[in-house]
Amino acid sequence: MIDYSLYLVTGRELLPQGQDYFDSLEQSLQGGVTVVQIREKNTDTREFLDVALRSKAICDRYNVPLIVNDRVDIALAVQAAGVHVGQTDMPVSIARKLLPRGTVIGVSCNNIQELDKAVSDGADYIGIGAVWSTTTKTLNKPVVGVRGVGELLRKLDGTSVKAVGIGGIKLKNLLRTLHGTVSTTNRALDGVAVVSEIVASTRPREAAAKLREVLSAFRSGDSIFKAMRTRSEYTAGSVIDGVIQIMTCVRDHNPLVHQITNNVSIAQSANATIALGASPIMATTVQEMEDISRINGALLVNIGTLVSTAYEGMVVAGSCANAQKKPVVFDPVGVGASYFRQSSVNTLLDSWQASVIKGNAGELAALAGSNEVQSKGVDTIGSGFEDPVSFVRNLARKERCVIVMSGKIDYISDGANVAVLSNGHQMLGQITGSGCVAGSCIASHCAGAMILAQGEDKEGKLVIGDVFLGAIGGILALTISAELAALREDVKGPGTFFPALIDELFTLTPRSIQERARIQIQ
Ligand code: 3NM
Ligand code: MG
Repeated sequence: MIDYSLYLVTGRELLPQGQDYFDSLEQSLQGGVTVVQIREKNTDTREFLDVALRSKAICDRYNVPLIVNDRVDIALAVQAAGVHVGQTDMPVSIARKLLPRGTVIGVSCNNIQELDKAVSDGADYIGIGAVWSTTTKTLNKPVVGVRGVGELLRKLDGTSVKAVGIGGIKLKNLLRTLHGTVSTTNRALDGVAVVSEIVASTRPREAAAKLREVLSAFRSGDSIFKAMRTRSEYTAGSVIDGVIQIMTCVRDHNPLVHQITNNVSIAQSANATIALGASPIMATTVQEMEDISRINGALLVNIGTLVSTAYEGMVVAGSCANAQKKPVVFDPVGVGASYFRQSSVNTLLDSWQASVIKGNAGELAALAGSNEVQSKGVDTIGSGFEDPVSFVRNLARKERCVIVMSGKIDYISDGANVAVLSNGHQMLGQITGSGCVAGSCIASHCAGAMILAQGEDKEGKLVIGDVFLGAIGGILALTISAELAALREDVKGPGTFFPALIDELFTLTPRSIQERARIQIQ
């Protein structure tokens, strides 16, 4: 049995100047590479054979299996553990006939058709790529993207075929890659294949060891809810207790909440954030994203009025927040309204892992590729999904994050539990930006949740803090404050409602949450 977890593919042309190939290989084995593929693209047979033989001798000393790319004859000559073939190489059936029994055959797959064929041809493992874009190999097929890998993996359910991801996998995106590629059926990658991250390093031993650390910290059996929160069971009562704890923590610690939002609701969002006790920073410039990610408590990305400078900031800010394990709240405003928004949302979600995605039924339908609910601009048409509980649960599993579907009733899921919240007031629909403000409230509470969880084990986790509770807390804070604002005598319409709402957010007490929260856990 081959351990596919850290799969090194060689690339002699990428070695740093002065670095000896065999020395680099040996160091990477010492660092913890579990399987090696010899990949030579422009090498004469004699030299290929020579490299493969010497590599095999080194791998043997570390008890690590060796796989040969493309060349069945070389694999035979060096008694390799396997061969790896691409779509235009030797067919699996013929390679199988030529090779001794027990030789492993791997196939590169880019899409469902190629995967189905590889499985029916009897491949032992598949390499899914490219997961990210890469310059190591000229790609002639579309990048699969982290979110696309899960859909391929799902097709392996019920088979014993193993799978590794390949293409652009780096230490900095490894945890995100592992987390984001898990299928809705909880099938994870068996390993990751890398070239440049190890081969181009001047310290291949350390490079491999660091990758190994992340690989072993990530528990591949982790479902999204286990990876994103600490508690396993919730009741309405325990959720309210948790929310109050978070709310108090926000007021006590005033976390910085970084928000890249639209120019319609910047002031409203910033005011709501301050009213909750958090501290907004509305920075959009790429150059400062990394610095801010170190000090912020959470990031909110809202695409309401998507302009190119803010968009570049969004791409970078999300990756920096992931690297710092900070919650990322994503509001794909009006995603169904234009092709531009749709493709921007896809790029953003492929660049980083959102912790919470919030939208109305129309937006989430567009995101999920469902035509059950339509939208007009940023608004939902009609009454929503027939089975909203299943919809949010499934989308949470697919996107590997908490989903908040806002509406008259709000549905929030972590992929297992669904919280059904029925607080709110129709006046919220009569002011602009209330959805955006909801995003700010969620981000503020996620920041509080992160601070509360600071002492906890963060190894293998992509985000610190219970973002499920953070999302529920944000929605409850806004909807209960709206109810209280609407009750006030001085509120006569939308114009007086908004300032009253800010006041109610500012004075919101745990007691109001306890008394007014209408929550059901399913
Ligand atoms: N195969 P790096 S991508 C060899 O998509 C190879 O099938 C790919 O190199 C595929 O880790 C790739 O340096 C190169 O990005 C991967
Ligand atoms: Mg090939």
